[in-house]
Amino acid sequence: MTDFDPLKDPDGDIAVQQAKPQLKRPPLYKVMLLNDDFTPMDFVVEILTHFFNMSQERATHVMLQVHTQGVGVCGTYTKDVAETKVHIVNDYSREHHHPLMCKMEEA
Ligand code: TYC
Repeated sequence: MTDFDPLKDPDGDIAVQQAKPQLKRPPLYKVMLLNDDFTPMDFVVEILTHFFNMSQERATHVMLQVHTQGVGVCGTYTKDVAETKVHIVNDYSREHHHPLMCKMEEA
């Protein structure tokens, strides 16, 4: 009996399929601030300098972008880091009785 073995070619060699690369880059997430009518501008700038390591100038620029356009990106991070940033910013804002909202979405 002649058994057909698809792993072998007519020369009797074993056909080898190239392994797919196993490593994928982790997905990245944008951390964003939303505008509201009540949070003071200075507080938003403080958030951006303190939790997102922005210069005063950059923080002011991003704050004004959120103020005029409704939303702005604070930074892009891996999932764990983005989740932590969102939590600490929202907790800090609540502690200071401001309605500022921070959220994340896949980049
Ligand atoms: N719109 C706010 C004000 O006029 C300022 C503000 C900016 C609030 C950015 C939230 O994410 C924000 N005081």
